[in-house]
Parts: sequence; structure tokens; C-alpha cells
Amino acid sequence: MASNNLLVILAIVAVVLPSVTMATDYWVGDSNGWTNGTDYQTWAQDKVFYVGDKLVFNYTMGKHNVFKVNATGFSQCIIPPSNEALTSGHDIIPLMVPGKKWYICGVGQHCAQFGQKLVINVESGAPAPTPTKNSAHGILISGYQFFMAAVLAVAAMVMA
Ligand SMILES: [Cu+2]
Repeated sequence: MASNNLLVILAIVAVVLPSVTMATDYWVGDSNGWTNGTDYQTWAQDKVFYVGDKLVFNYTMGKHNVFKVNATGFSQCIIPPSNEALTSGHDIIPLMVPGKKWYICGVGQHCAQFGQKLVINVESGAPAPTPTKNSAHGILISGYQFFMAAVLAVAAMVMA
């Protein structure tokens, strides 16, 4: 009976997990990372950010940093106090609240001269399902469910 309970739990996990792992981690600038010479508005323009997604700023520690600013700070490249900077080189910012978010680099003139700044709009929830989206997710989920079915089969054999 104990092994049956485990199988039930695994089956529930297999069904529930895909729906909670669809948040996206966005590597700002993709392979360029957070640096000079990348147009972050071009990078952002074809993306839709949702609450629960994360921004990941990758850069060489000490060469750049990340400040969250407001619209004025963004347009005029006003650098906040240095203790507000993110400086790890791999700064992960969870998008918790819908609305506009502004980020700039506070090193040298990176913001003013090189345009090292990013503005995004965070949407409140996942998009309403459309037939296109459903079919895309369907493929992902069926692949995942195939994997879980294989795991369950192995588990059943081990416990038999
Ligand atoms: Cu910089």
C-alpha cells in the first residue's frame, strides 16, 4: 500500500508541476549580457514579461552594476546612492509587481554615453490561453508526461 501511495503522489506531481514551472528567466541581452554596445530596447521589444518571471543581469563583476530607478532616473541617467547597486555580476531580479520597471548601469557614463539601460513593462498574469499557445504547451506537457511515465514505470518495477 505504501508504494501505491507513492505512485499516486508522483502522478499528482507529474500533472501539477508543468503548470507551476512556466515562469521565464530572461538573460538580459542574451549572450551579450549586461554591457555597453547592446540595445536593450531592441532586446526587450519582442518579449512579454509577466509577474513571476525573472531578469538575470550577467556581467563581469566590477565592470558594470545594476540600479533599479524610476522614469526620470532612467531618461536622465541619474545614478542612485551606491549602496542601492546590485554588483554580483549575476544579479537576479524577480518581477513581483506589474507595471513599468527601469534599470540602468551606474558605472562611469555607461548609461548616458552607451545607453546601458533597460525599461520593461511587467504584465500581471499569464496570457489567456489561445489555441496556438495551448498546442505549444501541449507539446511541452506531453514530453514531460512521457518522461514522468517513464519514471513511474521504473519506480513500479523497482517496487514490484
Ligand atoms: Cu556598465
